Amino acid sequence: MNKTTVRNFSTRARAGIDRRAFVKTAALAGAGLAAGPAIARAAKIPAKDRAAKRAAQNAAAQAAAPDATPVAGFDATGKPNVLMICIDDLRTWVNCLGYSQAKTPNIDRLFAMGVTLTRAYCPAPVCNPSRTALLTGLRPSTTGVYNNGDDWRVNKIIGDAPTLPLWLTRHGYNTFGAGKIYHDNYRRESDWTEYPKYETQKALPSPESRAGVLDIKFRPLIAKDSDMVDHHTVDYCIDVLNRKHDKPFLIGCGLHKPHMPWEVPQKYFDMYPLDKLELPKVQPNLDALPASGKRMALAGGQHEAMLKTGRWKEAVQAYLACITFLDAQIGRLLDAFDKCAHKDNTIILFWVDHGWHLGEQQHWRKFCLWENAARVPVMWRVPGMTKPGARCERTLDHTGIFPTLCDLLGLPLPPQQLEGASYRALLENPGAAWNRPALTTFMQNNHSVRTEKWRYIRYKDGGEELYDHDTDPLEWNNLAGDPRHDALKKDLAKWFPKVNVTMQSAGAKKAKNAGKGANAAAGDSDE
Ligand SMILES: [Ca+2]
Repeated sequence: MNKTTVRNFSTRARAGIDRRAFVKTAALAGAGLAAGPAIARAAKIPAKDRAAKRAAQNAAAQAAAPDATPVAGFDATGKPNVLMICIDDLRTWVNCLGYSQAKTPNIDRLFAMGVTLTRAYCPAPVCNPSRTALLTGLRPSTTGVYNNGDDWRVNKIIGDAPTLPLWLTRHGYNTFGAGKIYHDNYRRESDWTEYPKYETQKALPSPESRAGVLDIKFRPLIAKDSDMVDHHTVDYCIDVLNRKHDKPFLIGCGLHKPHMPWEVPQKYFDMYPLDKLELPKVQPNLDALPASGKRMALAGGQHEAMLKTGRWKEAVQAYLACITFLDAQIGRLLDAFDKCAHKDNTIILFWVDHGWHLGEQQHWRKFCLWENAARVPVMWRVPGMTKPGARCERTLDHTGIFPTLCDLLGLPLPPQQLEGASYRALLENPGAAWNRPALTTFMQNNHSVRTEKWRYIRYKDGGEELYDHDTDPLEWNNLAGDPRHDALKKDLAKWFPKVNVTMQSAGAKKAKNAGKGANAAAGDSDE
């Protein structure tokens, strides 16, 4: 917990528009610019100063942006606003996706407002590559951002490609970010009009001295909700929702739980008594997996340790406690949203960077290509377009988010070649035809393709898995060795990336060389 960071919102919450003006002025000053005509001065920015260059590009693009045109379905006051809720490590353990053990009344309330994507998948089962792919529209196999050690900001392939928030900043939006949106180590505040600074959170006391099993960290806290980082993040977003806005806005609300450490106030643990808790079903043996799949499953050794220590139920309890803590914060945000002046002209998008395993496939954490790590809750609410309570069962991954949002907002596509396609048509008609599978990549050249019926995994060494989700939703029966499926596999393999660029960071190389330890290596910088 000592390492956890928090933004200091307390003083900022009072500053309102004055602060916004200050931040903007400071950004311009930092770029060597005074307030005023930005384009003429942009040429004076030293080319080597990337942040300054970006600030100049933002100013130039804003000055050149055409007048906002309302998108059909919105009121005539201007372009729609966007509230983007970004969640960390939440598998589909929410009521509205069929998991009754979790208490998620507010997430359920939110999802009932729009279209729930029942088959949404992450581009990578790791924080940094998943978020990088979502926010740049470029897959890990294209950029080489495979792991948490790969700093996307200095990635040569990404270069100056604008991120999703930066693209909105350049097209007339005021953009407000808070919490974890990019991977924590690689924030880039200059993409946003306003992004409160971090400061270290003091440690909170705990009644439980045993802080987990191996790297699975969990314990209840003696704390109030208001002591928690996510509470402060929501406070900030509520403050922004309650402001008057002279431009359309994007709010990025990045919440950290249920990411580890699974430490939230005791009351959330008390909601899940251990004697009533149900454990996930675990694949009894891994004989059907290829060697590479088996290594991925067992990397880290957490499941064996859970069984040895007898603390598996406590760990599941702690994860559920964190989900319900998160749910309470979503509830606060929604309450404010319902009362705010922007409700009828604001899109809501809820996404999660990837899922989690709590023992299935004898595996813990993310860092694998099976359903529980790859599938995540996603919801869109687009006023005038989506129907409350609608559900879309098509296979979608996060590379579709950037083009979909451009489509909804009437923005041009960014200069980089986005690898996903807009699925606006599915938001309008969730039952419409869709012929693209979801693609998830873990490290270099290990891929999973998911259609509505099949999951096909192929590892770098040629190991394969094929599962029929109509009959085998737990993915226990690997059909890849059955020659009757050869044509199917060939067809699905067409979706695997043709390019798998080399890993670029020292952290990624460590994981690659470790072979058996991709899990542990990826976790080194898992903040
Ligand atoms: Ca994550």
